Amino acid sequence: MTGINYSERIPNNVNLSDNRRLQRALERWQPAYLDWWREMGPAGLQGEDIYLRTAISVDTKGWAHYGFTKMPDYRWGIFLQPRDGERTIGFGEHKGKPAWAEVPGEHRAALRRIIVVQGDTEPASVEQQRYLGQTCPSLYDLRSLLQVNVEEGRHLWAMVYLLHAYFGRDGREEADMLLERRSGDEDRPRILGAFNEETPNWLAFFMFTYFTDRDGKFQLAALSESAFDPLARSCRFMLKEESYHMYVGETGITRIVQRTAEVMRDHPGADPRAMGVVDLPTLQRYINFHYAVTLDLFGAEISTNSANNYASGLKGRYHEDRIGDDHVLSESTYPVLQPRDGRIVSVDTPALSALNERLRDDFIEDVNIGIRKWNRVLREHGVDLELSLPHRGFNRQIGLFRDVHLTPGGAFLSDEEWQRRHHEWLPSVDDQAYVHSLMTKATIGPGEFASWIAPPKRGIDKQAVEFDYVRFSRA
Ligand code: BYC
Repeated sequence: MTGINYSERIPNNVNLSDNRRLQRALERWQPAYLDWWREMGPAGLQGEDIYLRTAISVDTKGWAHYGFTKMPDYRWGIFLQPRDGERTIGFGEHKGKPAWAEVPGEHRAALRRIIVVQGDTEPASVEQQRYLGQTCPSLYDLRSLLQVNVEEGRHLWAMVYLLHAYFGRDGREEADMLLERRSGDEDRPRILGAFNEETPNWLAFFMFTYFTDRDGKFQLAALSESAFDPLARSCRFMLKEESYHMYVGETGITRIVQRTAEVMRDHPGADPRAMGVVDLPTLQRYINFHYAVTLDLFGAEISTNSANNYASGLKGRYHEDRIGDDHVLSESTYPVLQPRDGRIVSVDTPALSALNERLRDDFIEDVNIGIRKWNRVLREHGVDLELSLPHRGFNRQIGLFRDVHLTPGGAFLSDEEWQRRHHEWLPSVDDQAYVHSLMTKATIGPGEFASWIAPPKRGIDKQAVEFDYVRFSRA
């Protein structure tokens, strides 16, 4: 295909039209991206008009522009946060030197790896959520799902731009491979564990956007400190979009908890499942599962990769500039919880090696805010039960807790006890079947909501909750 002006076709603030080679390389990648989107993006909804927010520029006016769009026409663009004077490196061995506009040869492989891992998560999540539109609880929620999906697509563009612009031929090959791996595929899986799990229903979707998108928040925040300035500026802009994804998760779970609490208040003693809502033990098991899978995404507690990435300036800490230490960390220690002889002990560990754990701690603090909110909803409805986070060592596949079994309360279990009891704490086949039975069809009537979720407090972009956020061409 010739004649497409990608500087217009791909909205960007990176002067794409000044760099013909890069423009041509992205020109070759774009049709493959659209093929992938049609094959793996939201099923059966490509021809509908969706009330989407599109980023058409990075300033406050342009980054949240609303209108009806068919998803394949969404203007996936390349946006970097504008330069804020001359940035200097905030941590590690190069602290105080100017940030890099190009990739230093010695850090090329490590940086490419980080960008590929980040990029791989974005299409993976779209693949995981592909069929959810068919069982949406309302038009409002359907729009939220599709908004999240197109933005994950844009985040893939953000990483692909970096690969094409700064990593030459191997960057282009990696960009192609980002469209070839598939979530859950035995032969070509996505790179990180959580992105090969299924998102089979809307409860899992809200859990995913609450917990797993929040890993995105913390990883992007750490990368937005990077000495490699184009990566830092890409991630800063991505963080704006990521916050909406977490909002979808947090409010989605809040609305489910609210609906359940209303039913428990109005029908004391009745079985919530008989009343068509998600019972609290099932909600708790979903929390347990998604929390543990997401904790794994932070990597091993003690990691030389993370130490090297920090020392060389590739990946910082959450809010690096708000931390009052030397930002080099060669002398300091950080407490890391670890299992030892049937007990859990705190071990002071060289801080550089413990950076994954530190980021995980920041995440845990943030996640607790939602738990407190959901418990407040329960209390307000007079429900005398609480949701909670399981122990950080519960059901882990990565890191120091991988080889032990703990209850959500943190008690050690033998292999045999774990086999016998883990269904008490993780979604069982019966739970999945029940949740599935609630979500067998799409609820798309104007202002209609499925039985298991309360309507949101407000609509999107000052529209009413009942607004037709999705207009079906066959309606
Ligand atoms: N599954 O020393 P370690 C998002 C690998 S989410 C499978 O601990 P490191 C989003 C690891 O890759 C944010 N493998 O590693 C959310 C390493 O392999 P190599 C995504 C795992 O590097 C929702 C080996 O084990 N962004 O944006 O310290 C929707 C040794 O481990 C896992 C990033 O993650 C796992 N869970 O830490 C859409 C940022 N954990 O390299 C989007 C970029 C570890 O030896 N990534 N391994 O072959 C990183 O910074 C790091 O790669 C990690 C791992 C934090 C993931």
